[in-house]
Amino acid sequence: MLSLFLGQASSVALADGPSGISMEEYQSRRETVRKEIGPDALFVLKGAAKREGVTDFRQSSSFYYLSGVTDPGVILMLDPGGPDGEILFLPDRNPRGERWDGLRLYPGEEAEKATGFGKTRPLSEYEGILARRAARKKVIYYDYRRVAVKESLPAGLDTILRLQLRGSRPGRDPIRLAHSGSILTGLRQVKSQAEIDLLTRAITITCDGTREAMRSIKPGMYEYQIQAILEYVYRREGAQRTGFSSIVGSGPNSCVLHYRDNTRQMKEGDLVVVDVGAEFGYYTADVTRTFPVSGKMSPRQKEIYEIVLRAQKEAFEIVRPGATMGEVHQKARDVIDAAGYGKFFIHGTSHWLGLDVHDVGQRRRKLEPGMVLTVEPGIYIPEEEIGIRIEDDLLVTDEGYLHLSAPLARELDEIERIQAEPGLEERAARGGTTQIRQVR
Ligand SMILES: [Mn+2]
Repeated sequence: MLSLFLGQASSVALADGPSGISMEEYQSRRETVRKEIGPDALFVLKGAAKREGVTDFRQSSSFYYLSGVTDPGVILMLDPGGPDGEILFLPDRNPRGERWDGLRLYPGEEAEKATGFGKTRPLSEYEGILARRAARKKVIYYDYRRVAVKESLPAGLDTILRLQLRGSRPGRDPIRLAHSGSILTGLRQVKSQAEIDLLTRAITITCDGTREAMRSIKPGMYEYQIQAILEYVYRREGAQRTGFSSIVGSGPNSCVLHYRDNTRQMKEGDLVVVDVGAEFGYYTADVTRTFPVSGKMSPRQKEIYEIVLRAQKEAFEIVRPGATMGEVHQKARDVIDAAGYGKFFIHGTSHWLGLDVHDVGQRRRKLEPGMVLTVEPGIYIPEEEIGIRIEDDLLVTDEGYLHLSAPLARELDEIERIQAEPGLEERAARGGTTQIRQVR
């Protein structure tokens, strides 16, 4: 079995979880792209390249979205008017390479069966096929933003540019280049049920991790020790990796929005901002809680916390089909402004969530059922070492929203109760249960 195809492998390895995305769903996504671009266009997307010395390869999110294929260095072509509709370009079989990297997909029937692509061809044929097919098209969709940040042109782009610049088609309009993201952004913005299942799983695992951190934290611990507990929980519960670098910011670091060093020793009286997300089946959570290292907040910390929580709750109520992210932000801003802390709220309230933590999507597009966004107001007062952010993940539904990260407490009295429970290491030392999932 070609186990590198995660869409299939995950349904085997993770029998108790969602079965991942079906082959049919990947096929229907490609069909949607073909319909949207029409027969005059060609769509080309290159997967992420293998990086030397980096063992944890992750496919690019858009390539994964259209294929489920997790092999490095592969290319897909969608050709709506063409004889086959789609081609997946794969490297030739390399028995020596297999000794290092294990089995990969190779051109042929086996890969077509495993991936659901109508046709596979060797990568060596890509340039020739691209040149022939592009010559008949008016538009080529390509990820040229990725090209701009790479030192060398990826395979095929020079062919496209040559066709354009040489005016190889006298009497006809030049081929127009369009960004592949102009099609994919809109599609990725609305999640299917299978995607929502994976996101829910990632979020549930993340909630379990932060709850364990709440129980385990103590003055004297280092931020990285809390990070270790969080990430232990993620892997133990089947998450493949974190969706982004875990942020554990205590004391003055609670006011640093993207703090990632996690090196400080925490002390009595500190707040800690834990902004984290497990990745499950390529989908990532993004949940933030702020809690006291000692288990009890000071009256002043409580006062600020309650303002942020109120802003978040009121912003939730804006989330429904037809509303915009801007309106959600405005509500949170209004509450914090009214409380007199407007100048300490220094970032936006929401972003899209999915295959990427800051997922693609148009900010101005009205909310629709199936979209997933974060709601994360914050107040940061560096001179008092009070940084408070509360972040939750919401799924837009027909009626309003579903609070996907609801399993993790936000109310201070509930957080206090969790913090009073014995932590992971304490339970292990006692020889008691290290059961992580909350018993409800
Ligand atoms: Mn976020």
